[in-house]
Amino acid sequence: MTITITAFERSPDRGRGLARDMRVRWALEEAGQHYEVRLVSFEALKHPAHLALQPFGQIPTYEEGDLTLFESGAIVLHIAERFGGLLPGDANGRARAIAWMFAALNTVEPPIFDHSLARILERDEPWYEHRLQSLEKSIRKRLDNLSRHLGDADWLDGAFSAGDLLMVSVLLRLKSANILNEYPSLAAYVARGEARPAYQRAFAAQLAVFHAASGG
Ligand code: GTB
Repeated sequence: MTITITAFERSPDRGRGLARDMRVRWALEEAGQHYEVRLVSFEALKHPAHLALQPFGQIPTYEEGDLTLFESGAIVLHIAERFGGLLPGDANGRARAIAWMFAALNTVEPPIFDHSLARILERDEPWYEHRLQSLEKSIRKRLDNLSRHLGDADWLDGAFSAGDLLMVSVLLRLKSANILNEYPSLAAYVARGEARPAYQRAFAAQLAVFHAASGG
């Protein structure tokens, strides 16, 4: 069965792997699944054909036979359940891994995403510095707790899971802001995620899109 996902035709991150198709690509690589990618322009995101797949006019989407999904977290969960390998076999471990998926997207990602958006879109606002400091305070609060939980473990709860895949994906966005360096154990955790062969393959695939779009 062919799996098709959508990604930006021209990602504003210039191939840094920060758009949310990256976590879906990574999950598919971890699961050993071949996938096709349909590249979508910003304009086409708002066309009825794409809105039928993603009601908010965003990437990524996921098509597999008669199943169409949106929301990167839901897609990663589906991949984990459908193909195995990204969730523990025991029911309690599985529930905890799913809790970490929610924690990544619901507790850790919001201030990190708002921070990166502010750095791009709000630089000229008179309240920019104040907003940045307030978001950084929220981020550090989350990272303090996360690094305490992680301790010197490799992954959040036993073996690498979809919870780690999403958490690393979320934390990666902090690299350019230099906040991650304040937390050596989290920086090492992210580096462990990035070192996984499945991550490397996914990263190379999205980078190839950037190179193709810029003609080189
Ligand atoms: N909750 C949804 C999910 O997880 O799937 C959110 C999806 C989403 O935000 N998609 C963004 C999108 O399609 C791309 S990933 N935006 C277009 C629009 O809303 O019109 C967010 C993103 C965009 C750009 C960068 N970047 O340049 O670094 C990083 C991440």
